[in-house]
Amino acid sequence: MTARSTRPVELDAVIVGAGFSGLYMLHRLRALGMRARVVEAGAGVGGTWYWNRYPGARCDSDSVEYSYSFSKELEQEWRWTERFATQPEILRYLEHVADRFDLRSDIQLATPIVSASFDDEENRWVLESELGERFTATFCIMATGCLSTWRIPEIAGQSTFQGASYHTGSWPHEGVDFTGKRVGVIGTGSSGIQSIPIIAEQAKELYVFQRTPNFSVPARNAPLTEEYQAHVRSTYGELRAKARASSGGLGAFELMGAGSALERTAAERDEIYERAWAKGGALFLGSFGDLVVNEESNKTARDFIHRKIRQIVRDPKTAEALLPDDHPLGTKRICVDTDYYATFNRPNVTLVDLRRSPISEITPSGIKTGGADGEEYPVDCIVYATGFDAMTGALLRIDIRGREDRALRDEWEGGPRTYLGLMCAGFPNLFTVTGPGSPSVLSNMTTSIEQHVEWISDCIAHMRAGGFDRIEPTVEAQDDWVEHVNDVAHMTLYPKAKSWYVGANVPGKPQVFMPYVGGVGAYRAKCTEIAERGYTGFVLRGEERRSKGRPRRDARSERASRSSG
Ligand code: NA7
Repeated sequence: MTARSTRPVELDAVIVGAGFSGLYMLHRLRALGMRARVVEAGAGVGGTWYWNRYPGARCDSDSVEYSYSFSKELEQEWRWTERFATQPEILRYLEHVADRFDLRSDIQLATPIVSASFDDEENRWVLESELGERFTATFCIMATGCLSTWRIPEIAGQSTFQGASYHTGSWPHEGVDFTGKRVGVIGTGSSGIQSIPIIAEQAKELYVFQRTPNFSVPARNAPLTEEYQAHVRSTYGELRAKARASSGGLGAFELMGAGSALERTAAERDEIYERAWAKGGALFLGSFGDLVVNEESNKTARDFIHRKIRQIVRDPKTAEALLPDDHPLGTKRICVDTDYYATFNRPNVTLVDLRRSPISEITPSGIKTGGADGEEYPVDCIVYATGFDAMTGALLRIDIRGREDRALRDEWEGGPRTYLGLMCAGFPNLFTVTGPGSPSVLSNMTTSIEQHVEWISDCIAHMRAGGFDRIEPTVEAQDDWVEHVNDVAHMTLYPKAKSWYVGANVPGKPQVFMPYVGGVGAYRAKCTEIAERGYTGFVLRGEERRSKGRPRRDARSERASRSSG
């Protein structure tokens, strides 16, 4: 099949995206005997880990947990080398998975999908790629990722810049050597905080343009010892079972201090924070049980981190500018770093506090700030570490049309509406893996991805066994779920931050808290219960059509009709 061919590729299921979600989805649907294909925009598999190649890119969940659990053999064979795996190592893992499970023959790379519309009469999704190639399938699964639509903010004069510009989420494959260069990094989220210490080691001058300070805790990354790895391998089953039942999808997670931070004396609290800080990683947020629900407790953790920043950063003015103070700890994704704050002690690194003087324009040779402290910073390269149109961006950039030609862009004008983050009313047989309304980005993604992929494939298997050809949530079930997601979010401090969780980083995006904060274990139980009760809240169709004489086209009969035609 060549691009621009007018004859559509006929499938049972089409999966958009070849990251962690898409690869496993393909594996599961093949096991059902379905003809499935993954279409992927990139020139390789890996999704997030294919694109985010910036210096220092790593996962901030422990590598032994940020991995698939579906294959015991894979789990036993693979060796992670560090506590937090680097991007190249995770990409190698995903490439290995694609080879080991022989997935590549059903993955079509370099195929960005631009539209997906539901043909009601035929009960099929029709997807079209940028090159005009078409795919039709009974089921369409969007495995498009939560952080895959990178964005560069519009800044006056941007196009006049004579140097090189990069975005962390779309980094050149050949890498970038900043040796001897004057570099400006805009953005101090996780990508900025991971890359800044490494760029600082290479660059002649580094200017860090910070609009909002973020909380960051030390990673304490280290090589994994053989002894630790052997222990994990021998207890993997237990670790995964705990992860599935946990709140954040991590089996090793333990609260350092049970109960409220306010129940302890200041000395006891600090002792626990010190231990969490020494242990490293985002689980600092688990120092106490109430940090994301009780503002006063949260302030004790904030004050501890403020003290740490003041201790590490020698210049008091720079230290003050780095103190996060506009949101409770954890309500924007907590960053995990290696030497981030200490980097500001280097003579070649300058923090530019954009709250004092915002960027006014980009000139041919630098970045200019306005206001009383405004000046022009001469740079050879600009690194935009400015984030993503998170959670909905990758879905909405595809023109998705359901029944009666309704556009998902219109349906979600006021914010995403889903049932369980898995499906949307009006869009039959369209599934989203880790969609808005599911735990997704608030959890260890691999745990949540596996749960969704397994739920979707079990649902499709149930439909095929029962002769159903269509599933769609009811508007009532969706409305109730959206309300529940919202209610639970408002029981926490999360909505208090202007974060990408609420879409605050994208001008004009509706401000709605998108992920489900109710926890991975509780969410899984809910999804399982719904399936066991015969998919409550969903309407399944099929029997009726068959009894009216329209034959059911299952995978086998579709394959037979294709090969004969
Ligand atoms: P983030 O966390 O969204 O961070 C983006 C950063 O870019 C953040 O500091 C923003 O400041 C800054 N930004 C965005 N637009 C501008 C403009 N116009 N001027 C100055 N600064 C700007 O993205 P990341 O890629 O770092 O991380 C995303 C997730 O990936 C992360 O949470 C991990 O889960 C992995 P702001 O805070 O909006 O003031």
